[in-house]
Amino acid sequence: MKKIYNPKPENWAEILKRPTQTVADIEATVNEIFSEIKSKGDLAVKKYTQLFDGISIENLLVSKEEIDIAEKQVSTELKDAINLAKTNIEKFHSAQKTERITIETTEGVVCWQEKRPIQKVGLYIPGGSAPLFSTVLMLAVPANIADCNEIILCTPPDKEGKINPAILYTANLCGVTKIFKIGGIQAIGAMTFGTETIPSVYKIFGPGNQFVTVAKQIATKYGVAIDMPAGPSELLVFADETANASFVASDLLSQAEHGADSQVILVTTLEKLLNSVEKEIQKQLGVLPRKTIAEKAIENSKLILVKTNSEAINLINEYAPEHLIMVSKDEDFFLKNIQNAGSVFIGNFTPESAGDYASGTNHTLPTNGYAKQYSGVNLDSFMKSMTFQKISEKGIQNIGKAIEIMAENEGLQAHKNAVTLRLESLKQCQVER
Ligand code: HSO
Ligand code: ZN
Repeated sequence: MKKIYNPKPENWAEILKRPTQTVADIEATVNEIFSEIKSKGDLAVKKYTQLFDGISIENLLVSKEEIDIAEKQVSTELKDAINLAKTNIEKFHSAQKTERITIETTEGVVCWQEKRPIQKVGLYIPGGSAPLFSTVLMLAVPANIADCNEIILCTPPDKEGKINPAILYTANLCGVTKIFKIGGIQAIGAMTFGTETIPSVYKIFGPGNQFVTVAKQIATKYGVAIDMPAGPSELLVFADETANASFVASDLLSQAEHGADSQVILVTTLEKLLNSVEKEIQKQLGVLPRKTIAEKAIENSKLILVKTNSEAINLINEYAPEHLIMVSKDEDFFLKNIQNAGSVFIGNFTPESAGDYASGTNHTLPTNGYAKQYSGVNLDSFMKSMTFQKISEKGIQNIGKAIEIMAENEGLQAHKNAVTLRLESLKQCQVER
């Protein structure tokens, strides 16, 4: 843990720098696999599943029987927990529905905006040491509320060709239409181009390792949309004398255990908190099953002392954390001035874990400073806005002249004609009447 005392604003950028990731060589691999999937479909997908996941898979599509077996394997206790989380996520995301917006901009000119679901979406759930069935909830629940027709899910199989039962159970519960045993670059490629078994989709969601992240970015070159550019998990905690040091330490560790590359930062105005949080971290770290992972992330973590709340908020806005936990006696100041953060957790009793699992907000959030320009996943991520307009005779008479002049000045005569013809037809009618 690096303790930094009263850094000067000109040094913030350096202190807050995230480690850069090397993508150059990954890109070449992605391009190669993509072109093979494009030409050979399932055959290529199976080849790479054998190569990267070490398993030969006959049926990429998860069967009804496999889902039934998974359902029996998940304990009632876990099912109940998943259901509570699902209900809250449903409530929060359903409330994000918006009505049609209609406005008559000029008399006779009616414009409206309506949302429509993205018809085909693909959800990616990573394999690895933590089976993120909570991410299935975060993606499939809003996809369902948005009314997407086809919601497919790809997740890598383990060495026995199986998928974690909680992932299967949750996917089935949340209305995923098809689940495929496929991960990594090959999964993103398959959802981009489509194969004999795996349909192509219009937008791909979900976290993943560096390979998946680069593959998602390359998928956009083929016209597929993605939720956001992803990076390692991040948490910044701001705490003052009202904070509980052991709670703060537990929050920092909760993000640190995601991966050795997780970024955790404490910002405080209270010097003695640096030491008490550090002590608490050491105490709690010892007993964590994922100690080795968390330890690595903690090694790179930073404990920063600043002089004032306004210095703190400037630094936080500069860093733009994925998650911000804020425990301050001056809550309102922070709430008013926070500009860049994926999701904000307020007060001693609001751990980030709550948002990760069950409070109702989404945990798919912008990392790597992208909170400056990206939103986390929400209902709108699964929809697009469409605009409509209907102009009456009166309406075209009201705005026609302006359109003609603008078109003329852009040198676009055909545009002008489209209006002129109509205006003239109306004059004609008036004469005939
Ligand atoms: N904190 C992660 C999400 C997650 N946590 C899933 C636990 N399970 C997103 O940054
Ligand atoms: Zn988490």
